[in-house]
Amino acid sequence: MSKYSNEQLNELLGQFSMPQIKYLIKPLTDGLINDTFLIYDGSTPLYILQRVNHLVFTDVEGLMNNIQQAFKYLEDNDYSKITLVSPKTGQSHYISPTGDHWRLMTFIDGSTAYNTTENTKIAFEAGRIISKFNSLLQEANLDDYVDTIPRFHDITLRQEQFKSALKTAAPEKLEVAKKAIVFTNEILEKLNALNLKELPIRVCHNDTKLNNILFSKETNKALCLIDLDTLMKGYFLYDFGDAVRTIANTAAEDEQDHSKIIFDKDLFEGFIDGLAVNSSFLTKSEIETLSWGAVLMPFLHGIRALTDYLNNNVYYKVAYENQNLDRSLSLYNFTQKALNHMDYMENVLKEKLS
Ligand code: GN1
Ligand code: MG
Repeated sequence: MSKYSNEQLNELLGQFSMPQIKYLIKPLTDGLINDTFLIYDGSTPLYILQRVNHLVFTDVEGLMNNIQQAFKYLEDNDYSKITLVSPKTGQSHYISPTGDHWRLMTFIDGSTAYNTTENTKIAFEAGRIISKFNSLLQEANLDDYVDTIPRFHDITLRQEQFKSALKTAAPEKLEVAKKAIVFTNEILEKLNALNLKELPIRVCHNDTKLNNILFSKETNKALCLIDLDTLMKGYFLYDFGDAVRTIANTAAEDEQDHSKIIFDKDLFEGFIDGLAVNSSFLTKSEIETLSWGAVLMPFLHGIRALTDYLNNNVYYKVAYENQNLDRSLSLYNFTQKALNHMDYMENVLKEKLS
């Protein structure tokens, strides 16, 4: 059940420059941060309406500005265009009397998204569109982009947040999460030795999980990336790692049956073949460290989920009490699998990207 009624949402749509008819509105429940709705005219989805969570994204103005800047570069025959519909006020988004931030975007007809895939063609297409996205943004000026969440993928920050959660967590939770806590400390030690400072800083997506890619329903050709809220400066290995954790693994992010969590080499190689199509912007040192992204990203999401579990689920939306713990355990399982495949990944990357 959505916390907004159809009438409320239709009234909101009245604030935007769009045909004023009565729309059918359906909530999309996959996101963990924002509230998202699909807006239909009859059976055709036309728009996406979103309430941007301004407790997570404190500078919504800056965030919208990032997206508008990036849209100027994301123009290509091989990249589908999404446009923002402005509110009647002419601003980038609408701020309601209750202080909520709403934005409206066009929906790409005939598109779909996948949470996981077993299809190597989809893995290939995901790689192709991610490197297309990143290569188009090579022209962008870094100074034009604000950090929508400062230090979002900074392991030092996530470590600090984890340590302070350990100090305040309920003893039962510390007991239940014992194994995850031990693993966290073990991996932190490894990752703290990793020096990324020499790598080029680029404008990245920073949340390239598979379900943030739109595909043509009919042909499975990748169309574009969605959810540009965390589009900001970063290392390409962040985008690489988020994609690998959701493509080479066919299990859900919160999968409780760990026998389903795998590192699938065919899907991984399909993804890399796709990436190779537009990868000429990558430097030698980036290619050499990419495989660490596949360890870092599932681990970062795992430590964030575990921290939120210890903090009593104040950040992510959860469907049940221990979901954040299940997320971290599943993500940590894949982290270990990625670590076990380091040599393999390095060889494949060298062979296919150099
Ligand atoms: C959050 O809400 P959603 O699904 O777009 C999170 C991402 C995680 C994801 C976990 C701003 O994104 O970092 O990858 O959950 N976004 C933020 O699937 O925290
Ligand atoms: Mg997101």
